Parts: sequence; C-alpha cells; structure tokens
Amino acid sequence: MRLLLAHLNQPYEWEEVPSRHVAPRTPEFLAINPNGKVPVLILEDGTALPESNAILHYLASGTPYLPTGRLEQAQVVQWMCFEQDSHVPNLAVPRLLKRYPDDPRQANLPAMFEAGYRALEVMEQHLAQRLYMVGGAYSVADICLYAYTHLAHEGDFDLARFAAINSWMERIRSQPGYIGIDAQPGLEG
Ligand SMILES: N[C@@H](CCC(=O)N[C@@H](CS)C(=O)NCC(=O)O)C(=O)O
Repeated sequence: MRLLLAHLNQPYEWEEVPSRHVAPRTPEFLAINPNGKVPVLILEDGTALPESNAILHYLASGTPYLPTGRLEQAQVVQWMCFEQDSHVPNLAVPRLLKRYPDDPRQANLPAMFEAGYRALEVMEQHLAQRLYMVGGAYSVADICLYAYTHLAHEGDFDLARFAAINSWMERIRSQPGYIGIDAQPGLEG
C-alpha cells in the first residue's frame, strides 16, 4: 500500500495501530473495522476501507497501476485472491511466528513451508514466461505479491532457486518512485 502511494506520489497520513499479532479489538478500532484487522484506508470523507487488496484496487483505479481491459482486471483480482488464499497464509506467517515462539501455530510450520514453496513455484512458472504478473506491465497484482515475497527470507524461506521471482523483484525495485519497507511513512516522493 505504501509502495503504491509512493509510486503515485500521493500524500497520506500513516497511523500505527497498537497491536500484537492479535486484533486491536478496542471499541474505537472495531467501529472503524468490525473485523478488527489492519490495514484500513480512511478516505477524505471518512469512509473506512479495510482489506489490503481492496485498498490497492481503490488507489490504483484510474492509474497505470490497474489495467483497463476486462480480462486483465479479472486477472489482477485472480492474483489478489491467490495472494490471500495461498501466498500470505504460508509465506508471511512463518516470519511473524519467529517473534512468538509460544504461538500454537508453530505446529503448522512444516505445512506452511510446503504450501509456501508451492505458491512460490506457481509464481516462478508464471514469471518465467513474462515480466510482470498481468498483461506485460507493472500493476497492483505485482505490488500485492511483492509485499510478502520479498520478506519471505525473514521467515526462513530460501528464495535462491527462484530465478524468475528474483528477476521480477529486481524489476520492481527499479520502478520509478520505488520505496523499501523501511522508508519513512507519510509524504513520499
Ligand atoms: N485479509 C486482510 C488480512 C489483514 C490481517 O491479517 N492483518 C493483521 C496484521 S498484518 C491483523 O490485523 N491481525 C489482527 C487479527 O487477525 O486479529 C488483508 O489483506 O488486509
């Protein structure tokens, strides 16, 4: 989300919600997102938009980061569903669990690694034949999948054998306005 905002050179305010890896279930936060999860985008009229990929889709709409073709737009949604269903639950959670040794999900780590490497294989095969996830151009499909792919090594995934994914990540890092995860949030660009 911050990467897309940086590409768009769009000013925003960033507020950290105090949470552990459990929901910030205060009444105030649940009034904003009854599902108790971050991120949430608050629009200028006060509308709250939760779900990372809904936020990416909203921000990218009408910009070069969301393709205009009917099929290509559906393919962006296809990869966003893949990210939520097969990618993040396996590639992001092992990184998080390194901080929480007592979390009961530690028992699921072997299954997460197996499914996580399967998700990386799907991306590798797709990217071996094209430069970007959808339609030959950089889009929010790339941005949503880049987020936890480029951090997967912090959860002990070995990305060395995924040549096409590594080249794709390099292409993303060379996009105009690219910022790394450690960049200061706020008025980018
Ligand atoms: N599908 C949501 C998942 C968001 C999510 O799981 N957020 C985590 C932090 S990364 C959270 O708020 N967890 C609190 C909880 O699950 O209770 C999205 O992509 O935005």
